[in-house]
Amino acid sequence: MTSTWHFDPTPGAANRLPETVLETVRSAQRAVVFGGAGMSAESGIATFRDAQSGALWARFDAEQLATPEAFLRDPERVWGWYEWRRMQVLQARPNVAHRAVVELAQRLPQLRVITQNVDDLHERAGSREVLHLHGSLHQARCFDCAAAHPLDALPDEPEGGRYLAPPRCLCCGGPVRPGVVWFGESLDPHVLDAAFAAAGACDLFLSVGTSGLVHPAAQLPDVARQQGATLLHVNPQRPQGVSGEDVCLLGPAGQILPLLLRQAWG
Ligand code: BV8
Ligand code: ZN
Repeated sequence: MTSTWHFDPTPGAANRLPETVLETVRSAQRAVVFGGAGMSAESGIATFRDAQSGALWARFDAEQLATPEAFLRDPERVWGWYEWRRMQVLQARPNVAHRAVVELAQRLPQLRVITQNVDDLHERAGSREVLHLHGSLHQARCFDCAAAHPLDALPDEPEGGRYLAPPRCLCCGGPVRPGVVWFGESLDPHVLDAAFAAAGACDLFLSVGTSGLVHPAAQLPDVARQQGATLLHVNPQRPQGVSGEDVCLLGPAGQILPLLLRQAWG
């Protein structure tokens, strides 16, 4: 039977987490943090399914833009969207949740961080060896020959970004694309294998800020649960795929992760 705990935003609220949760976190030997766009929400980065407010792309569904077909059909719109997102990330800072993951790794040395995000905020907070299932905004490569392409520092963008012609590959002249995994594209098999191995060996699987909709990433919680791990889900809303003895900690990651650390280790 899954259980649910609600964060109380009332100033001064005790927000005492269940002792079973604190003991599970304290005693974890092989923990995994599995993050989604909600991990970066409190850095001001729009989550993947929130409307891209105020942007040229507000009227487009992100999933329609995050495909190779969209890039081939309209490279300027897609490249402009990614450069706008990259600029947002460059201007953002890691938030309390990213820093809490760094502190958790100091408490739980075997901790593995697996992210669906394409920003570098975990790394800028101090996390090491982050597994990026869906690639990175901060890498680019040729659409045709896959040669890596250097990304320049962005000029200040007008509010909402603009369409931009993608650069041309320095090796073959092909169009440069973002270094992310688009819908319909396979994930890097090495990264995916490492993520499944970590989920298959963990005793604590801490899912933070993901709707649990995107595959194959969405299978990782099931892999962890099936081999006996305890699953905690940190999210203001109950995500997809919660089952069994999972515990939902409903609230923002920037509030709940520091609570976990403070109450588990004083
Ligand atoms: C593939 C990079 C093989 C680009 C992304 C099986 C079943 C169903 C569908 C499929 C399936 N297998 C494959 C598919 C198709 C597809 C898929 O999963 N479709 C779904 C959506 C229906 N998958 C693929 O295509 C994958 N490839 O399977 O290859 C293959 C090969 C050839 C042909 C066919 C198959 C590739 C998937 C990768 C797509 N790329 N990103 C980019 O970023 O532009 S995914 C994208 O979604 C982002 O990376 C994002 O991280 C990710 C997941 O979303 P979330 O992170 O969960 O974000 P979301 O906005 O949804 O939710 C945010 C959550 O945060 C919410 O729950 C919210 O409540 C919470 N939140 C908000 N604020 C806070 C918070 N939480 C905590 N604190 C807060 N403050
Ligand atoms: Zn090329």
